[in-house]
Amino acid sequence: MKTSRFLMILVVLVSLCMPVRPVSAKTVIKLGVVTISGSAQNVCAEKFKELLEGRSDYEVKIYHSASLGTETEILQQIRMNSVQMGIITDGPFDVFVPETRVIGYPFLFENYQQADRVLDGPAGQELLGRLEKAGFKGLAFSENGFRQLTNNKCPVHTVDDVAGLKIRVMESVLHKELWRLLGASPTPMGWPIFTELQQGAIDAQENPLSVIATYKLSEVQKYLSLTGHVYSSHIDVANLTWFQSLSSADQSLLRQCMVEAAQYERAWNRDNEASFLAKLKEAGMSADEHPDLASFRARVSNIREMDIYRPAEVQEMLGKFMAAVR
Ligand code: EAX
Repeated sequence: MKTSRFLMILVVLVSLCMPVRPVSAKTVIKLGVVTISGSAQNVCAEKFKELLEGRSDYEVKIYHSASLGTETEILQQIRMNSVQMGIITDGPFDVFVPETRVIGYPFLFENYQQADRVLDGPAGQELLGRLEKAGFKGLAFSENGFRQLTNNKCPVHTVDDVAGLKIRVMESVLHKELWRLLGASPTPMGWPIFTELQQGAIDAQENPLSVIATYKLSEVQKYLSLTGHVYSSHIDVANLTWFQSLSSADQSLLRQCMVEAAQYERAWNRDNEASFLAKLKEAGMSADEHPDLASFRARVSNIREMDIYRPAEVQEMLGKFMAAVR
């Protein structure tokens, strides 16, 4: 045997004995948010990406700025597992899981501490579990914030000023019913809605201050009323079947990273709220910081007895939220 041939065979044999180094193909997780960079959902998504990628071989690809469609459409894609995860406002969930509308029960929470106590306590965790019947794994609650009313028609101080306002609401059974009760004329639409406001197809919308500021709605809405009519969370979810296919260590890691990302993002929202308000006033919005909330509360006082809260499982969940709030 020629020496060169012998060497070649030797090289092949040695290399066969060497441990195989896998070509590192990272597992990609697609995560959807509807909003643009700088928004609450994006702050949470980017933190989650940073934490998970720092602690594992997963790669998180964030699809944002409505590139996957509306929040309702992202939820459908998560159900089909074409997208594995999402950070989605609570509103659109209530079409899939009616119990989620207890989060936005009007005037339930008076402050962020109450919301934290309920959502992070047993009642909130039970609600996350209820998402499984719709094919979602609920991981954590991050935060949109208390929702505030804006419009381009007239200052809104009492509930009577809302009469007849053409208002865009989320694609949510609760939000449509709530604004009908308050006397407005609600139209459910996906986000974003800047053009519809600009063209005057609608007069009004409601969102937390961070959203109103980030989307510069001050350019198309004159009046802001700090109604805080509902607390709005995001529900941070994964496709249930996909999630259950992961090792239990990875399941805990994903959950832990999302819980930490949500905590980080809630603090971000609260720290910046006053500056969002200042920015909106500077941009020329006329703000009513103390509207007559008693008039709003009175108009929705019997909502608990209405159809949307009447199903047994929704009543039961609402009872647990109400008991935990104080
Ligand atoms: O988070 O649709 C909505 O009003 C949401 O709050 C919006 O996606 C911003």
